[in-house]
Amino acid sequence: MDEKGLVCGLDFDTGILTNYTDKIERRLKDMKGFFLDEEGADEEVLIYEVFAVSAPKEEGQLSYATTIIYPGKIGQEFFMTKGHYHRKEGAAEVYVCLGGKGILLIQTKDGKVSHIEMEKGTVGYVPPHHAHRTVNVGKDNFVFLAVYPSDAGHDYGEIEEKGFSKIVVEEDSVVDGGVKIKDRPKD
Ligand code: S6P
Ligand code: ZN
Repeated sequence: MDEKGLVCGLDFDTGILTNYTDKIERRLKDMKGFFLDEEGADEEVLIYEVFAVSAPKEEGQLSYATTIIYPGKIGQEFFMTKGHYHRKEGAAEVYVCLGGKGILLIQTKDGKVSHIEMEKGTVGYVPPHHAHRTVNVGKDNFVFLAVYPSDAGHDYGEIEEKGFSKIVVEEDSVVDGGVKIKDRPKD
């Protein structure tokens, strides 16, 4: 980011934003309970990274971030983000896929899930009041840019407790690349 916060570079190959202001690394150990079957998985494995250019958390300001989700699975579930509602529930968001193959899950407050298949050039819209999670269902890094109100915030609590109503898994029996979106089993 330049000194006035007006310009930043984006490496389209890696997804890294030059001069990012915040970086998050999420390993399995940072996501306890988000995957259904962690048994035997390496808790140090790097699931995803986020590079954010954060403007002041004021009404009217926009921030943006790239997320790089690495390929892999924990149990049958593909590597994915934690997923969240925005703390400011009326805040929407735009996702632009820069590379790889992913699924954007979008869930209403009462648990109805829609999904968008993301590949390079797909633009997805997350409406206000919806939880959102991204999943890498490909063999390469899944990379996307998100643009959101700076004061949107993250509310992970409900997802941490209940998950999404749908999970994204690999099943050998499925013809189309083995990717299946199915109901989350009841505890
Ligand atoms: C922020 C936006 C993304 C995510 C990022 C990681 O509103 O939706 O930048 O923060 O993809 O996901 P999560 O669920 O761990 O914050
Ligand atoms: Zn968000």
